[in-house]
Amino acid sequence: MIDRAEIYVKGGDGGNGTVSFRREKFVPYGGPDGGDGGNGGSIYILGDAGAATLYSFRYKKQFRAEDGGKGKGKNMYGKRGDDLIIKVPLGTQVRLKKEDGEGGLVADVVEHGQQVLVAGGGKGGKGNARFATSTNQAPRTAEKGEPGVEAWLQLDLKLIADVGIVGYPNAGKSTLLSRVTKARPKIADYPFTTLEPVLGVVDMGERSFVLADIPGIIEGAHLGRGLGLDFLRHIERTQVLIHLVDGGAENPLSEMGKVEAELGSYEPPLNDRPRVVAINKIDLPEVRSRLPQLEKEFMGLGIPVYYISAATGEGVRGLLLKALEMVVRSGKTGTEKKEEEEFKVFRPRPLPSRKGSKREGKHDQV
Ligand SMILES: Nc1nc2c(ncn2[C@@H]2O[C@H](COP(=O)(O)OP(=O)(O)OP(=O)(O)O)[C@@H](O)[C@H]2O)c(=O)[nH]1
Ligand SMILES: [Mg+2]
Repeated sequence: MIDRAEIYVKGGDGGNGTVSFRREKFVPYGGPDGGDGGNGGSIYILGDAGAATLYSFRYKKQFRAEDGGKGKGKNMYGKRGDDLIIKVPLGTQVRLKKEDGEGGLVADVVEHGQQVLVAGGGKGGKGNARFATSTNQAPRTAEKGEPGVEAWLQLDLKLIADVGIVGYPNAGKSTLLSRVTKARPKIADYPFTTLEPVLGVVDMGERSFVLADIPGIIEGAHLGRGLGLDFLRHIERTQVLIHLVDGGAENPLSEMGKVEAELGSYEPPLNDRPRVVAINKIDLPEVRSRLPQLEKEFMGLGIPVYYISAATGEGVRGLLLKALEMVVRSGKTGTEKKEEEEFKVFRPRPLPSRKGSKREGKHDQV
C-alpha cells in the first residue's frame, strides 16, 4: 500500500496579449485591436470517496494544467486554459514541499467533493488594445502572460481506523487482526513482521468498526530504533487503542511500559487515548499457568484487561465488545471527528522557475 506520494503541480501559464491593428478598407491606420491572453488553468485537489490509495501517483507524478491561449487580433481573447482536477482518497493530507524539507499543511482532505486549489493558473497578458491612450493611439506593447504557480506537494494518506492495535513486536497483533477481520496481514514468529499498517473491518452484527494493525514498537523507537514511530501517524485519529501484550514474554508488564513510554514521546502523545489491555497467547500452557500472577500485576493499572488467545479466539469476543463500546462511547467515528477540524486553503506563491526539473519521489512505499 502506498501511503505517501510526492507530486509536482503546475498551473497553466497565462497566454500573452497580442499586438495587432485593425485593417480595414479605406481606413489607412486602424486602431489597436490586440486581444488579451487567456488565463492559465488551475490545479485542484478533490476528495473522492471512491479512491482508496495513493497508488496511482507512483506512475504519474507531474500534473500541468493547460496554458492560456494567446490573444488574437480583432480584440479576440485567448482561450482560457482548462483546470486540472486531481482526485485523492479521503484522509489525504497535502503538504507543500520546500527545498529545506517539509513545508506547511496545505489541506486536510476529508470530505467527498472537498476541493482545494493547489496551483493557480497565471493571468493572461493584456493585448495592445488595452494600452491605447489619447496620446498613444497606436501602442505597440502587449503584456506577457504570467506563469502559473508551481509546487511540489507531499501527499500523506492517513488511514482512518476507529481502533488501533499497538504492542511490542511478536505480541500477536497481526494474528488478532486476521482472526477478527478479512484482512490477511503477514504473521511470523520474528519481530517486525509487519512493516506498515494494515486495516480490517470488524463486523459485530449491527455495528462494525475499523481495526488497524500497526508495526511493533520497541524501546527507543522515538529515536528511530526498530521501525521508528512514523507509522503512528496512521492511528493519530483512532478513538481507542488495544494494547496487546505477549503473555509469554519474560516480563509482560515492563514490555507494556516500554511501549507506553514510546506512545507518550510521540507528538501528539498517544498515551491519553482510551485503551484496553489484552494479554495474548493464553492458549500456551506456560502462559495459562502464570495467569493468576499476571492478573495481580495488571490489576493495578486501572484500565480494562482482557485475557485472550488470538490464535484460538478464546476471549476475543469480549475484547471486541469492549472496544466497540468504547468507540461508541467516544461518540465519534473516524469520519465524524474529522468534520470538526478546520481546513486551511493555502495558495502557494510561484516558486523561482525550475523548468524541466525532475525529481523522483523519495517516500513511495509498496
Ligand atoms: N500460541 C499462540 N501464538 C500466537 C498467538 N498470537 C500470535 N501468536 C504467534 O506469535 C507470533 C507473532 O505473531 P504476529 O501476529 O506476527 O505478531 P505481531 O505482533 O503482528 O508482530 P510484528 O508484526 O512483528 O510486530 C507468530 O508466530 C504467531 O503465530 C496466540 O494467541 N497463541
Ligand atoms: Mg504484525
